[in-house]
Formats: sequence, C-alpha cells, structure tokens
Amino acid sequence: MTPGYHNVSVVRPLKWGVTVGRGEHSGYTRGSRRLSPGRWPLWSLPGPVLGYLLTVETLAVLAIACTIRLPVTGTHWLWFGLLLLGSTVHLEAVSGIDRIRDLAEGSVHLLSVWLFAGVLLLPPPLLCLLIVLGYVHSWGRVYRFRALAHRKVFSIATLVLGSLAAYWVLHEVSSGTEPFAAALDGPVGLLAVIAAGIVYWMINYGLVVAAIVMTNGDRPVRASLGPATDQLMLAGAMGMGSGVAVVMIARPWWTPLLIVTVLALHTGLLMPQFRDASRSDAKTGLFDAVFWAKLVGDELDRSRRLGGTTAVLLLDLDHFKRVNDEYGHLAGDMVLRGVADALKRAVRGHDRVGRYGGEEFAIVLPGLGIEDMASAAERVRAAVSGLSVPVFDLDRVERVVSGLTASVGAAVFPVHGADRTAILVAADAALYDAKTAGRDCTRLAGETRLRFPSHYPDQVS
Ligand code: GH3
Ligand code: MG
Ligand code: MG
Repeated sequence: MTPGYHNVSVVRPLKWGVTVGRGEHSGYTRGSRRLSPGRWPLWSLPGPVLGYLLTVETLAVLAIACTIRLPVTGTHWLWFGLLLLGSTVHLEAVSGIDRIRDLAEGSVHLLSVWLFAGVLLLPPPLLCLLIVLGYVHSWGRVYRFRALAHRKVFSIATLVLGSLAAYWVLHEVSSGTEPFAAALDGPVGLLAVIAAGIVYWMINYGLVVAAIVMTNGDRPVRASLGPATDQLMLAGAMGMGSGVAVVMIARPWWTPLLIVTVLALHTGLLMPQFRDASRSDAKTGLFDAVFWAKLVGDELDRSRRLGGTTAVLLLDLDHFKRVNDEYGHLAGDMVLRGVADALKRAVRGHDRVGRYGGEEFAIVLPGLGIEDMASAAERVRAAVSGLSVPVFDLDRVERVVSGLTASVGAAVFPVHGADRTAILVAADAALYDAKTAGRDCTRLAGETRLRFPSHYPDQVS
C-alpha cells in the first residue's frame, strides 16, 4: 500500500466515524472483536468527537426518560403496528438494493415516511420504539450488523431528538389535542406540519453534519453536507408520511396501498441511479470501458447505415506514475477526476468520454472525419496540458498539480478499420506511436503525424 492511502478520511469523506477509528479502514468490524466493549472502535475516537457523541446520546436518553410515562392507548398500538409493518415491508423490499448501493442512508431517509407519520400519530414512547426497531432492522438487513455500532446508536439518538422536537412543535400548536394528524387542519395545521418537518430535519441533519465535520477537520464543510438530492428525498418522505398519517386515521384499510406506493416510488427512484452507476466509472464519473465500447459499436453501426464517419481518440496521461509518487495516489485520483471533467468540457455534448483503464481515457466523436478529428484531438490534448487541479498531498497540504501532458492516438471509421475492434486497435497503435515519438502529442492511425511537441523540434514534420 502506498502512503497516499493512509488517510481514509479522504477516501470516504462522508462516512463519519469510519475515518477516525485507528485501523478501521473499511468502517466494518468483524466477529467477536466488536462484542468486547473494551475494543469498541468508539473509544478510539478523538476526545471532542467522543464527548459530542456521548452528549447527544445522553440528551436522547433524557428525552426518552421524560416522555416514557405518557399514556398509550389501544388505537395507538394499532397505528404503531401498521407503521412498523410499513417500515418493515419497505426495508425488506429495498434492503438488497440499498446494500448494493452502499448508501443505506438512502433507505433511512425513506424510512422517514413511517417515522414522520409516527410523529403525527403516536405518543412519544411508541414513537421512540418505532425509531429504535426501524433502525435496528435496517442495521441488520442492510449492513448485516457490520457497520460501526456507535454510528448507528448516534443516528438513533439524532432521530429520537428530531422526532420528539417535532412532536413538541405539533403538541404546542394543537394545544395537546391528539392525534395531530386529525387535530391540525387549515392553514395553521399546514404551517405546523411544515414547521415540525423542518425541526425534524434540522435536528437530525445538523447533528449528523456536525459529527462529520468534527471527524473530517481537513475537509471543507461543504463536502460534509452531502448531496442536495438526499435532502429532497427526505422532504418527500416527510410529505408522504403526513399523507400516510391522515389516511391511517380516515381509511386505515387503505394503508397497504400507501405501502405499495412508497415501494414503487423508492424502486423507481433507485433504478435510474442503478442504471447510471452500472455504466459509469466511480472514480471519474465517465462511462466505464464496457459501456463506452458499446457506445462505440452503436455509433459505428449508425455511421455504416448512413455512410458517415466516426472518430475515436485514445488518450494516456504521460508519466502519471510521477504524480502518484510525488503527491500520493489520492491526489492522483483527484487529478484523474480533473482530467475527466476537462475532457468532457473539451468535446461536444454528444461526444462520449470513457475511462478506458487506469489513466487512459477514450472518446468517440460521431460524424468527425480526419480533418475535424485532428483539431478535436489537439483540443483534447491542450485541455490536459492547460489543466490545474487542486489536490491534497501526502502531508495533507493543498497543492496544485499542473503541467500534465497526454499522448493521444486517433483513428477514423471507416478509414482505419471496418469494425470496432479494428478501429480501437488502430487508435491504440497510434497512441503507442505518440508515446514513442516523445509524448505530449497526437498521432493519427496510419502513421500520419498530427502534431509534435515544441520540445521535440527534430520530429516536427
Ligand atoms: P507513460 O504512460 O507516459 O509511459 O507513463 P505512466 O507513468 O503514465 O505509465 P503507465 O501508463 O504505464 O502507468 C500508469 C500509472 O498510472 C500507473 C499507476 O501509478 C497510475 N494509475 C493507474 N490507475 C490509477 C488510478 O486509478 N489512480 C491513481 N492515482 N493512479 C493510477
Ligand atoms: Mg500513462
Ligand atoms: Mg497507461
């Protein structure tokens, strides 16, 4: 392993708590190790983080203790059972999906459908029980109990605090008339539910973001906020939860319809993400090599049918190993991402950029012949050499990587080959030529020189 991989916090910046347990590279613990309290990764957290976690958890326990004696009726138990059924079926149905995505937080956002309905229907003791059971279920089904326990306990604490605060808001506005989903109507009711939703969200999100920021001190706060779409998903889940609560009071027998609706929406939301994820390279966001090759095949078929041309560029960064050696592999990865973005900017919207291998990129440019392709190849090469990418080096100091160069091999269908394999082989051979010609240049298949770098004047044709 290279030194660059030691700072796990940069690899997985948003997985708080994962980053600080010494030796806990993946965030998972195994077997009996985690059962022994003395060896809990929790104790290896830095003092301030540990103090923060324990404070939030103590507050949650106090909040539960203050509300545990509030009365619970038979109807409450019925609603509790229905909400638990909803969250259980929901999680069972999507646990496989979420495990694959390794984004189980997503499922927890959607569990908020049932939890927020609980805020509108249940007294605090049952609300807390619903949160704990839902979370333990998700921990078991999605993570198979392998995620760090202290993270899960902290998440439960934030949800308990958020839910009880939202409950308190509704309780105050309705002057204690329950269930809130029936008592709160009209514009005031609407505003009360929105206010409760905001309180639920702010407490939850704020407490978790603070934990991420504390454990990733070297990262900009913005990076700890997570994707905005997650927050949108949570807002949608709370809106849906309000609907669930009203339906459960007015038409309890319609509840299964809502379970099906939530499941269908969840799956519908995830499928496009899956499709994109299966096509793209995680490190750069470009098309992966397999899908890119399929796109090339499609373009060649179209060109064949219409009698047109299609150009293919293969690009290999020059001496990229030196970047890794000097700045570390994580910085190297950031540079790859920067190059990927620059390549996308350098070509037209319908040109397809893929990551062919480690630091090799591939671009298919439909409709381009030899002349146009030469300028496109040059634009692409220049985009790399003009690039400056901010990175963190091995000492976590911010540096700027510039002066990168790339060698480009180009081939045009049908001039240099009659099918995909022939075109790719021709472009690869041209790339090899560009490397042997001194790098930082573009070569066309068939030995045609397009450009040589100014520092190799003897090779300019
Ligand atoms: P040249 O192509 O000019 O001959 O030299 P090079 O140093 O780029 O050599 P080569 O293409 O043979 O090696 C590619 C190097 O790119 C090896 C490895 O250090 C680096 N590399 C490959 N994949 C990755 C990656 O995903 N991340 C990082 N950081 N580095 C990678
Ligand atoms: Mg290289
Ligand atoms: Mg290479």
